[in-house]
Amino acid sequence: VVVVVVVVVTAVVLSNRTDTFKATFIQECERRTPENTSTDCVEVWSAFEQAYVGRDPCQVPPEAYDHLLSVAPPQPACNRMLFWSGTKEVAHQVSEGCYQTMEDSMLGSVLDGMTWCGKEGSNETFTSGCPGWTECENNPVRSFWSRASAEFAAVACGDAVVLLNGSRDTPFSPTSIFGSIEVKKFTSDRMKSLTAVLVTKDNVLANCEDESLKNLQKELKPGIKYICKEVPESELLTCKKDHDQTCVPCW
Ligand code: N1C
Repeated sequence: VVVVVVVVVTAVVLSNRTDTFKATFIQECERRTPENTSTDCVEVWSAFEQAYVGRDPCQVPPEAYDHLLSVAPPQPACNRMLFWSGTKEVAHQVSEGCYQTMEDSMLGSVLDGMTWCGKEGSNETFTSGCPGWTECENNPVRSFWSRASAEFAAVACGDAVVLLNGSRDTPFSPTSIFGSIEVKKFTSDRMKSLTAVLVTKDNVLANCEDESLKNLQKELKPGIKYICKEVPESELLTCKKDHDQTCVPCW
């Protein structure tokens, strides 16, 4: 009897794990998808799950999400694309209602803050006990952001912005997703300029002369104009508050 109870309880817990995550995913997908589009959220879910289910969670490369990105590609918003590295919170505070970050795309908003993985020999989705960001490179979460960010950057157009952290030694980190993937995907036929905004808190550790920013400039294709601005975080937030309706740039 005990064995049966344990088995049943385990089965219920396990299937709930997949069900809750799946239900949230589909619900969010539907909430974010305009009615008149052809996006089928059940199809998006199966394209998503197919990337990692039944696989060793350290052997999910970015390409595993190729199909997902073709089913649900990010839509570019020219002159309103905002990238960030080490500035996630302030980036979303200032972008709200005006700029488009990766998390404003359907997939980005559905998966932001989530953890997921599969297991060999199982058709479940697990939301705990998954490898951490640096535990192994090809983990489902990291590979998703790598692949989706590549796509998001590849469609960037017009004048784009990146918020970098000027309270760090190396605001442009070559190992970050922005430095290792997004910058390399910008194309000069689509993108006119990139404004790097160095956001500083109380401790200013880097300015526009910083060595790491020279590397950022070097990475940009010749046709893309580079602009750098230093702006204290408090100024960004006040400006945003004062111009909330008009979306005038705060840099
Ligand atoms: O490695 P990063 O920053 O340079 O990545 C940020 C960069 C942004 O421009 C986004 O377009 O890459 C994209 N991106 C996300 O949209 C995203 N949402 C949530 C990258 N990572 C994202 N996350 C989580 O933030 C991710 O799980 C990882 O842990 C961080 C990366 O943050 P970072 O080092 O500040």
